[in-house]
Amino acid sequence: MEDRLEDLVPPEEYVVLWSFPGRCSEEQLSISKGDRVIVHAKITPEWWWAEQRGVFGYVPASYLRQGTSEEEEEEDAWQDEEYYFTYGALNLHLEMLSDKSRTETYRRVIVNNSTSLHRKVVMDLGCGTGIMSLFCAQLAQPAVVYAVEASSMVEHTKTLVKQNECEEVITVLQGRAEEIQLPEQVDVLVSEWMGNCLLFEFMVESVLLARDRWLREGGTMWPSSAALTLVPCQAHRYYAEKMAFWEKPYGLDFTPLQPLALQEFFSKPKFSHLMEPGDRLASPADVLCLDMHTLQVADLEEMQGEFQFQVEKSGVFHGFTAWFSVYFKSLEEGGATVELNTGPDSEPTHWKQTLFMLDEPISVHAASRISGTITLRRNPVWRRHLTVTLHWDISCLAQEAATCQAGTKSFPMWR
Ligand code: GJV
Repeated sequence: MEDRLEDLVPPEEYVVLWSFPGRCSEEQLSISKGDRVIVHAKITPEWWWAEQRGVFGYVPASYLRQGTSEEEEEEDAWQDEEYYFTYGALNLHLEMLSDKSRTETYRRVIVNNSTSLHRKVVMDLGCGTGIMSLFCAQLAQPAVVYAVEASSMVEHTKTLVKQNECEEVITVLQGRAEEIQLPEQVDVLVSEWMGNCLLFEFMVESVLLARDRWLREGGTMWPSSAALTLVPCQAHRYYAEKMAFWEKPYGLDFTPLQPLALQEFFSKPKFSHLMEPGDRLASPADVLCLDMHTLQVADLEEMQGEFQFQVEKSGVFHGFTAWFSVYFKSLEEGGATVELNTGPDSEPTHWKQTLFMLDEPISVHAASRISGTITLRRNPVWRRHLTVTLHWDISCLAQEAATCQAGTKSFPMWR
């Protein structure tokens, strides 16, 4: 320590984000998630000298976060304040309402089930401007619709309900679905909770908690199930724009910037990707299927799916594209299921698709096989975020000697 005085910082309290056993050396401090430590010196960007109850040792800097009170931590983990703040403005609601494919699908579900909805009790979780509740009230005759909304948009929702003369049927409730009280159980729980790559935002957790509290035995969830679909793909345009660009801009060699580009553009997934039909290397396959009636909150911590793609044409394997579908079962036995598909063969939605770029493109031949797994791991601290890990094995049987190539890459979304 004596020779590292220049690294000393005024002692500051930090909170431990992940447990660190500190077993690799005696100089390391063993700390547990949620502990508080005092940082005395930032020896390197990665390793800091810290103290816990009089014991000193090194801890990885990335495991620490500047300390705050317990409640603030709770708030931060969900980033609820920021989350609901963004839904207090019109911008996101306009985006969702302008998405015809999304909004019309929900309307179709209500139209198709209008007879069965007669006298039913409905909860619309995260009603936003109240569009689904208004569809319900206008196109069917439910006994009541409880429209639940946590953001400040709820003030306007009440106005819209009155303006459209639906206040007899729709009861707007302000608050989080986890906390509100309803006077009764509901027959149908409708919500539009899907985020990028299906799970991002983890609003689905609120839906499951509300289901367990308020859906009556045998009640119906809309959507009733959800699937995540994956396909190995080319992404020539995106690769050229962000990576090949540095090869010869204005006749100069800028390739030393490519590692930076890799970090900046390809380490996180690209939301808002529109995959072109010619970019797929194989037939898409469902890798996850969620049953909204049986799914448990604990299941959300880690989900794993498997895939085995038969490459259908030779090309460049740049990455994987993912999207989701949700299904709305009919309230009537044998009635038609309605599907909302956000894939490249359907009408585009505001979710578009999600692109996961490999670090390096790989040439693949027709008849190769790309098999592997996808794991969606919920961030233990930032509860609306997750990490997607893709593992792939490419086996090329057509080559003289069968070749094999494997890789793994993890993509934080967003932290
Ligand atoms: N309780 C009440 N309202 C909520 C909740 C909750 N737990 N979670 C989200 N909302 N498809 N990814 C509201 C949020 O304020 C917004 O108006 C709407 O639900 C989000 C729906 C679209 N987001 C999504």
